[in-house]
Amino acid sequence: PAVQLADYQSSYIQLALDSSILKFDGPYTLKSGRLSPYFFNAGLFNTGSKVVKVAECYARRIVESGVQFDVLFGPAYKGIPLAAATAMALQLNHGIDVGFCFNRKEAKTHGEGGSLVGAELKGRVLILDDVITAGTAINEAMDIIASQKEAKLAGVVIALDRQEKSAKDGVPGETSAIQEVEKRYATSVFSVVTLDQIIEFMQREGDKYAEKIGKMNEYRIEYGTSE
Ligand code: OMP
Repeated sequence: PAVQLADYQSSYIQLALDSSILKFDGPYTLKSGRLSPYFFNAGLFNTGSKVVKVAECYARRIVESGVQFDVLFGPAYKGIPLAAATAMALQLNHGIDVGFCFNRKEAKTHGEGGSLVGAELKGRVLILDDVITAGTAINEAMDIIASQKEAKLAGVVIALDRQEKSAKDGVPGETSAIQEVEKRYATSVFSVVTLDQIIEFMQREGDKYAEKIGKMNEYRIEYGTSE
């Protein structure tokens, strides 16, 4: 089936390419040990104008998904500005006012103490994160929610689904990482864009990205899923 691209997704990918958030001068060693020809660095959404656009893409995706939730949770560190900015975009552009919460990497022993900052982590919690590859990093955020008696997972929203296989003891499994996460936590993962959509966007630019697309497709033979 043809890959669909909404306007907000196209402009998101365009911004990622223009700002070198999406880079191709690898190979990059990923968290999973995989050697990838491309890398998506969400830390480079680092100006006011960029964060405004990114936050609105998350907000759009959240509203579109119809997911019901009470509070946003942004895992440290990259999730912290994301949670604040998305809460702001939900309020400004969609009239949805929700709390946001994030964790410290080091628990504080003085002052208010604890490792959570912001709104109380209770009710239905929507996790905001950047990228899922093999599905390992997200477990940490899941553990934090599981440790809160009054919190219940509502879903996960990420910027990019790399559409890769899960990892089992360091080797690629047969199922998709996203499906594994969804099954393990009985939840839904929503992504602003998928790798299919990025490639579709690049293909629409004619020959400009032909070589890069070739490398991405080669990589997908080993680690990709059709999901
Ligand atoms: P997994 O734990 O394999 O799902 O990897 C996801 C994490 O890898 C993300 O939270 C990022 O920190 C990082 N990552 C990126 O930021 N961008 C990429 O394109 C790829 C990765 C990665 O290392 O797989």
